[in-house]
Amino acid sequence: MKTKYLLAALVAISSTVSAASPPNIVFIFSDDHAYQAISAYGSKRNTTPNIDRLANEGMRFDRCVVTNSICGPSRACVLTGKYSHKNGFYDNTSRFDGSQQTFPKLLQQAGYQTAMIGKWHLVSDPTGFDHWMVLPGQGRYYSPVFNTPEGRRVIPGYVTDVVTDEALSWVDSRDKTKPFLLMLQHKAPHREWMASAKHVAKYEGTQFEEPETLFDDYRHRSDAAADATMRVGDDMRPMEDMKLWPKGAPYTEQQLKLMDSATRKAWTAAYAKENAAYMANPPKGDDKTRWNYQRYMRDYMACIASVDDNVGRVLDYLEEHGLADNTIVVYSSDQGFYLGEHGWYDKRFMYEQSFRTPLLVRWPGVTEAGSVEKRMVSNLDFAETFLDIAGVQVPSDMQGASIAPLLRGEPVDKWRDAFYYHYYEGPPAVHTVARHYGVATDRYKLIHYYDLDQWELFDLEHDPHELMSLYNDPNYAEIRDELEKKLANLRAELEVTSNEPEVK
Ligand SMILES: [Ca+2]
Repeated sequence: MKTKYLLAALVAISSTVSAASPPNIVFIFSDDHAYQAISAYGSKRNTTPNIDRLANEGMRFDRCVVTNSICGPSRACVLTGKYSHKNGFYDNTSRFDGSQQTFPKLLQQAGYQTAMIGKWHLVSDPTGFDHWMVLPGQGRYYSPVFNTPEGRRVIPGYVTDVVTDEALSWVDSRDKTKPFLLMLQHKAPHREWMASAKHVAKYEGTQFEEPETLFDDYRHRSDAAADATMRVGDDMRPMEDMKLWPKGAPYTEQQLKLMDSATRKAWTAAYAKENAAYMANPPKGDDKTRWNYQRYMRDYMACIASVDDNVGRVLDYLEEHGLADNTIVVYSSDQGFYLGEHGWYDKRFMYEQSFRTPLLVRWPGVTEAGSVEKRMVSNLDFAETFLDIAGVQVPSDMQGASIAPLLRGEPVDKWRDAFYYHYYEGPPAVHTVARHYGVATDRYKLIHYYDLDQWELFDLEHDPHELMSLYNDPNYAEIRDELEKKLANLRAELEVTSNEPEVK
C-alpha cells in the first residue's frame, strides 16, 4: 500500500517535471528529395538556403539510411520505429494497420498535441493525431484534394504552399498550453515534378552538371541494375515527365485546368521555346538522354525551390511567434533519389543515392551549430528519437535507437556498425527492380537479389559509385564472410523469418 502510494507520488512528480518544458517537434518530410539536391550536402546543381539554415544552426547527418527505399514503407517505418516485416507495410500495395503502436500516439498520450498535414500514402486513415488532413495517394501538385475526418476538401493553389499554409494555420490555432508535434509532409519533389508558377521558369536555359555515371553500362554487377526500367534516357514518359505537351493532349488539358489562369500562362510560356526546338529536331541516343536529364533536373530542382521557400516560411514563423528556441526542427525525405546517377531517376536500390536520405536537425541550445555526424543513423531511429526527446519511454519492441545522444554531443560508446536493408516491391511492379536485402557498414555493402539468386559486394572506399562488385574477388573472401555473418546476425536479431510479405 505504502509502495503504491509512493509510486503514484513519484509518477506525479516526474510528469510535472517532464510537462514543464518538453520541446515542440516540427518534422518536415519531403518525398524523393535527394541529398544531392541540397547545398548543405554540397549540391553543385542547386541551392537550398533555407534547408541549409538547419545545417548551419544544427546538425547534418551524412549517412542517414532507410530500411526500405520506397514511399509508404518509409512512412510506416517512421511512425512505428520498425521494419516492414514488423509493421506490415512492405510495398506500395500495402495498407497501414492504424491500430498498431506509433510514436504520435505515444506522444499524444504524454500530453502532446499532434497534427499530420500533407502526404501520407498509407491508405488507411491516420490515427494518433488531434488534427489531420492528408493527400489521397500521391496527391496532386495543383488544387490539391485533402482527406480529413470531416470529408474531402479541395484547396486551390500549389501543393507545397498549401500544405505549409495549413500546417501553420494549425500551429496558430493549437491548444497553446501543450507541446506539439507537427508532421508537415510534402508531396514534392515526387514525379511528375510539376513546379509552381513562381519557379517553373527558374532554370530555363540552365545547363546542369551531369553525374559521372549518367552513361553507366551496368557491367560488373548482378542483372538487377541492367534490368531496372528507370533510365533517364529510355523510361521517361514524354508528356507527364518531360512536359513535351502537344496541344490538345487530354493529360495536358486536365493538368492545366487545375491551375489558375496566371499559372497556366506561366506554364505555357516556360516550356514553349525549348519544346519547339525539341519538336523541330528530336534528339536521339545519348543526346536524348542528355536532353531528358536537363529537363528532369530543371523540373525537379524547381520543385525543390518551393520546398526550400516553404521551409523558410516555417522557420520564420517559429521565430516570429517566439517558438524557435523550444522547437526541434527536423528536415528529411522518405528516401533518396537518383539524379541521373547510374543513368537513373527513382529509388528502390540499396545503392547509396537511394539507400541514404537527407537528415538535418536543429535543436536550439542543445545541438552544436554547424555540426556534422557521420555515423549511420536511420529513419528506423526517428520514432525512438522523438519519444526520447519528449521524455517518453521508448517501447522495447521498436527496432532502432534514439539519436538524441548524438544530437546532444554526448559520448556514445556503442553505436551500430552495420545496418540491414530489405526492398520487397519486385517485378512486375513499376521500374522492375529485383527484390533484395543486404547489409551495409561504413565501408562495405553486401546485397542479395534473392529472386535472381545473385549477390553484390562493394568497397565504398575504392568504388564510391558502386560500379564493380567484388563478390567473387578472392581478395575480398574474408570480408565477404564477415559481411555474411553480420547479415545473418542482423536478420536473426530483427526476426526476419521470411523474404515474402506476411499476410496478417
Ligand atoms: Ca518517396
